[in-house]
Amino acid sequence: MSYDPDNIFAQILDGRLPSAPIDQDDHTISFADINPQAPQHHLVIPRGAYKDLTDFADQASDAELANWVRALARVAKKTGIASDGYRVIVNTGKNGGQEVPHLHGHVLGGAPLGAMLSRKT
Ligand code: DGP
Repeated sequence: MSYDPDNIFAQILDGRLPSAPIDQDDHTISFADINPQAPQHHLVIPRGAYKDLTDFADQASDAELANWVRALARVAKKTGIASDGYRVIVNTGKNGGQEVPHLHGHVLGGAPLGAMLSRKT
């Protein structure tokens, strides 16, 4: 499946949809999740058109890769959740439960987050 240039995050990146960035640099932009699953829930996305983590790992430059990883940790620090700990989630593809087909890291914290997964058999 190729990249969908009309996905929600592509529209945020090119200004078709509004956003309130909490952090940005040459290669990333970060903003609060519209449907928070924790007291603090932020999304960190690359500016480049990457549909998921596999695509990003295969295609992105070293600078893009480094900036995205650094942005995940920076957002945790900026939002005050780094000191007590936080969780980064990257849902990828159908089985990973990815809804928006533009790579995004979820940064969650602000309270104990419980088990990583609830087992479904
Ligand atoms: P995922 O299931 O990993 O693809 O997560 C997609 C997340 O994106 C989900 O937690 C809700 C969030 N989201 C969807 N649409 C918007 C939007 O228009 N603005 C913001 N800030 N977040 C959105």
